[in-house]
Amino acid sequence: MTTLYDLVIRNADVVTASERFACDIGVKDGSIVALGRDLAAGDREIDATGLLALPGGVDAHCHLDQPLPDGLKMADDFFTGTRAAVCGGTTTVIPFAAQEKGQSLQAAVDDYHRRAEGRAVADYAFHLIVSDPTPEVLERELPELIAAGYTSFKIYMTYDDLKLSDREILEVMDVARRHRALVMVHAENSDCIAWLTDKLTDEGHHAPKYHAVSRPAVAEREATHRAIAFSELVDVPILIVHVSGKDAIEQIEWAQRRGLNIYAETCPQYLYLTAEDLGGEDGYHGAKCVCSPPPRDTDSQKAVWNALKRGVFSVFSSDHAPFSYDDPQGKKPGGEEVSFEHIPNGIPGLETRLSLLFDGVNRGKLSLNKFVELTALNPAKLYGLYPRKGTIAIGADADIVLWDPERQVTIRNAALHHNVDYTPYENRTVHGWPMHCLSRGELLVENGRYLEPKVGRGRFLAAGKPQLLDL
Ligand code: DUC
Ligand code: ZN
Ligand code: ZN
Repeated sequence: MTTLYDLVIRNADVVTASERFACDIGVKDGSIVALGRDLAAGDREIDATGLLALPGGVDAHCHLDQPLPDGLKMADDFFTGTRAAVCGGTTTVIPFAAQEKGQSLQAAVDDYHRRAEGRAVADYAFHLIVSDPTPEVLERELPELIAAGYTSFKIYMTYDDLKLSDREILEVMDVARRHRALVMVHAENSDCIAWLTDKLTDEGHHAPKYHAVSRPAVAEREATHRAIAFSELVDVPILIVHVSGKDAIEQIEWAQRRGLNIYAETCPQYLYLTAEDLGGEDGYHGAKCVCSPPPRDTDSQKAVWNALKRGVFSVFSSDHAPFSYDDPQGKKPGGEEVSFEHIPNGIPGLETRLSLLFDGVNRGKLSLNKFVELTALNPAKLYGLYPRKGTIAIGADADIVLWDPERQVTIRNAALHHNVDYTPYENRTVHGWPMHCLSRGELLVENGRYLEPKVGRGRFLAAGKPQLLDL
């Protein structure tokens, strides 16, 4: 006799972005097909008594196996990165296919598919990074790629090999407006950073802490304001990524109050780290917390928590950019302790993103529904993956994470599943932990233990058009 369900999750305390209800969850062929009381027996059953059933997280900003200049290499590829993701309760990732200057976008996308296929264990979509918006890219490649399921692209206002001029930013935004794509903006003023960096190094300042001095909040604030102005001029929604603190938040709220379609993302490092974590005059350990924009101060941490609660941010992502510390291809390029401006930017965070935010739920910083909205529903909607991803509903993929809201875990790198030799959150205790993780109905993590599913089981998701949110 065939059963109705491949799997039934019994006694689930289901939380979505808007509801909380008790039921059994019936899964067939990887999808949720029933939510109800006393469902018929499934081929397999999981008892979720005492656990919360949340939609699998969608991490809409992470870097995996992204090609880098000679001598540098990311520590995580699609296998180790997505293994870490699922162990942390994230079942969908959206990393970046980055165009090098002179390269076609299609070549970047093809190369990135080769890196992901046969390696990912979680499902994945791609954002593009547009670094060379030639007429060919603007008029042909971008529209074709948007139609093919790459509906979001990141642009940079800093970094010599990536940054666009103001004119180029306007041109890219205009393509997004005409083809209904979403532009993600890295907002830091390049010339301010270059000027400060030269001054600091001329004065003999090289320690990691000067990374934060060279990229002050005002440089982020100015670029954030400029990006907002461009979005208003072109009349296109944009999303400001990795917002670090109160100066940029003020600009974003100002724009949102004016009715502009400005979305924003923040990340765990801006809740838990400050510039102090980049160390003092001596020592190099602060390189472990070098990321851009840099972490700020405790006032900014408070402003970020507060803005999460108030709805200023739509998305909470990791910005996982994995470089090992004791690694000549990582934080010590060529095996050297280098001057701050040569330390690769980025920190790991795919596996710890959700538990660090969940800890805030337990401390009354935000509601459980808001947690789901920020970590699953909104990223799925904004990046065209909803309703397949981002919620627990009939017809959605059975990407479900069973959380123990009371479990206390002290984060230790030795217990994480990425391929990075440190975590910036070593020894931090969080309250609430993802115990079981299912992707399309397949149990990948059980009681915190990675079950070694088939490497490469993760599927590419062609993204639909962004679904904008009511701000
Ligand atoms: N921007 C990112 O989005 N990630 C890592 C470093 C950076 O500058
Ligand atoms: Zn960035
Ligand atoms: Zn990033």
